[in-house]
Amino acid sequence: MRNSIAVFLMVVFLASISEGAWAPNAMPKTQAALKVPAALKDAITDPIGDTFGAGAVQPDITSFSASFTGSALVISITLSNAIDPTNFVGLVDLDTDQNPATGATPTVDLYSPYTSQLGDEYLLSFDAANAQASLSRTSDATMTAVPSSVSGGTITFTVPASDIGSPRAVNLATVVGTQPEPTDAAPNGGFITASAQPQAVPTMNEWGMIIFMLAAGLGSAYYLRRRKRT
Ligand SMILES: [Ca+2]
Ligand SMILES: [Ca+2]
Repeated sequence: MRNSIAVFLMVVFLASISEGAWAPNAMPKTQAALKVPAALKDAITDPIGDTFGAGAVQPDITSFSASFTGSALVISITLSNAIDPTNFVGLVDLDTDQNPATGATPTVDLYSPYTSQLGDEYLLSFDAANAQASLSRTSDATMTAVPSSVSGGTITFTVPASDIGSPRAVNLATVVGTQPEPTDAAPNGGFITASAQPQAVPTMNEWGMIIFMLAAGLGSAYYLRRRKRT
């Protein structure tokens, strides 16, 4: 029951975004189309000429990356040609608990010939004509606006880490295309992983060590004097 509600919400959500016109990819997900997951790599290059659309214009991904910078997850998608903001849309699947068994069906699996091995806790949907992308929490379809920017062939999204539950790491995949159809995905099977910087462990510098030793020495001298008196 919960699953059917989640699927229904997902369908309603997908119908509400600009890629709603996209038809699911009918190509069978053969073993040949699958590759070893690109896990634990936060940036990958994607082949030129591996598009799967039918139209005259087919945005072709050449690289896909995601990394934590300060308190934000910065996601970049680069195409082989300059982006036409009037006809470039797409989706980024975010698996923030790194568990394919939890979350919603990844859109890469729906709209590309590849299997991402993700379970979406969040879905980023964008239309390059807008300076903001939409981030949806798949459990309850809560929407958040996320800044995006286009420069040449690259579109970049800055997702506040707190908007995706401040995860330690996140697995991602993307599928992009034109308004009528999806044309390319990355990676070609599997996902990339962005890891948050580990919290810096405070270390004692030399002065700190000297002060600590002096304090410890004074403390023990005081203790010994008190013992002598009693
Ligand atoms: Ca490509
Ligand atoms: Ca998941």
